[in-house]
Amino acid sequence: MSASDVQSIPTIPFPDQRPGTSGLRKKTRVFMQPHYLENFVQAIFDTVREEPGVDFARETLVIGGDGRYYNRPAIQRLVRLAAANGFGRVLVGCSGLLSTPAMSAVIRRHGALGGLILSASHNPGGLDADFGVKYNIRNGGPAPETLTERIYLRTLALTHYVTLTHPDLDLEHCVQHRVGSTEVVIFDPLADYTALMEELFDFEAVRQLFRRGFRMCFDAMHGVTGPYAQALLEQRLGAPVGTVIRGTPLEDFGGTHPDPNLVHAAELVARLHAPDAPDFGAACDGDGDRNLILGRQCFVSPGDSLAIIAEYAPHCIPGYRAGLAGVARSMPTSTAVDRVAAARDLPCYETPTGWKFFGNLLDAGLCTLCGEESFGTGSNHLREKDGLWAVLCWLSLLATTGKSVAEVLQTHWQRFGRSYFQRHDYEALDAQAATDMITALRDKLPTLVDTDLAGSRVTHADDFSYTDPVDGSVSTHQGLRILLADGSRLVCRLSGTGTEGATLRLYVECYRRNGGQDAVDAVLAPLVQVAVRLLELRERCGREAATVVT
Ligand code: VG1
Ligand code: CO
Repeated sequence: MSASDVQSIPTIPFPDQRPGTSGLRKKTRVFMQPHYLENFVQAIFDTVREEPGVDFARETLVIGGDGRYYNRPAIQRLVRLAAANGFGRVLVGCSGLLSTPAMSAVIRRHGALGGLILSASHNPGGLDADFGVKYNIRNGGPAPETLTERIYLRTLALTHYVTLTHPDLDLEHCVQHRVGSTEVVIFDPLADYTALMEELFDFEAVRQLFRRGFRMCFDAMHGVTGPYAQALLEQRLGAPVGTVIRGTPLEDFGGTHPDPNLVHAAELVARLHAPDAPDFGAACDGDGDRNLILGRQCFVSPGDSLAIIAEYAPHCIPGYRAGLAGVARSMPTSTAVDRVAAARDLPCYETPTGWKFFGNLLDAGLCTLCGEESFGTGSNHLREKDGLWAVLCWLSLLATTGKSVAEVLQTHWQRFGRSYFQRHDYEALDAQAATDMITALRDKLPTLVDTDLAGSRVTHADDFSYTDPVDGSVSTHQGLRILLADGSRLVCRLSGTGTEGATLRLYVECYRRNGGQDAVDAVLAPLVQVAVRLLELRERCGREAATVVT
């Protein structure tokens, strides 16, 4: 490529390119404005290029997305941008597809510098819905906060980006191209990920489970996991064809919200409650990093799922036979896993919301498993949460124990007690009113300590702050929490992934020692009432009821 092929395009900064909990998420039309995508990604390149020892000409960049609207055109533009910025090699998932966990696997297995994931994850897709870009670093995980802050500062100072003239590439075939002096490889997005799963799990044990007539339904929600699930479950593990439903990635996810929870995966939930229900149900979100686990007539809360995987993994999954170094969960996630860790004498870490906080712990070998209440579970096999991995964990433990999902839950609750848990989301609140509401409660926290609340006593109330045990970085304002003497907890924070107004997340947890047979709503209602009152939710935001309860 001669230098003259590279064009330097003058631009002006967009003031709103600060990444949130997981990358930069905006309305699709915002991303489609001239220069918007290029500005953000040029800022990423400029920031990463400054790191010691980085020479783009010797580096590989991985690009892929969840298949949502604007995925392909965005990839074409980013390939030209990456080539003009001088990357030696760019790997692009065939058809523009790559799940978030597969991205993490590809970066790690190919020694790439990093990767760009085009996804707004569980947010809906389409011209009038959401789009997003996440940058993952060399360890395969999301860029840590220190890096995303530097990227944001760079977006504010940007005056130019570089690109070049080149026709759109054929993304539909696994071939190699040359764009400028960059080698662009269109690769099979399934290969590395499925190979990794085969290294971790005993596929033969799961095959025998299906051979014994075990029935499963997997809902890919028209996100990126469909092809992965078909390859793994139906082709490799012998589940009957048709086990995977909604398996074709669609630009608008079939008009639904690709969020695997009790509300948005209602069709799957109904199937698991039908008289002829399969033994096991599961779903993943748009970009494949979240998981929903269901049994016949039962739902496994994500906090319980993490605890149960921690309990069984060393016995049921070859990849964890050596035992666990420790476990980690985000602060709002239920404390169920803490009790498994205590019983096993394992360290248990509590991090802020967002997978980026697990990266250092995993890299340093301090923990093996991690999870979030938002249907995210994962391990040291990658640096992202991993939906299908969680499904394979459950299949493995069901195959080894011969128990049903309900029996596994019962046994767990009998041994450890049960953390009743719910998250109540109040979406599209007025942003200023929501911020003021959180500030007001924060100011009130010190006065709550030692007062009576929801039939117990407040032992601790603070605005959660986290000091990373590996690099010492401090993250403040990570959520308000009120801890009660009986083990109950109230947590609230504002979402960092929404694209419209503000979303309040209210998390309630109540611990009971007695076997876990009570009705979740009834157990948690008093805590929800207290939270709504403390927040003055009705008065300040005019809301009576949550938008989504999971
Ligand atoms: C939400 C979840 C958080 C998760 C994040 C990204 O963030 O609460 O646990 O890590 O989404 O998940 P927030 O700030 O909106 O609460 V994914 O699957 O959307 O990338
Ligand atoms: Co996701």
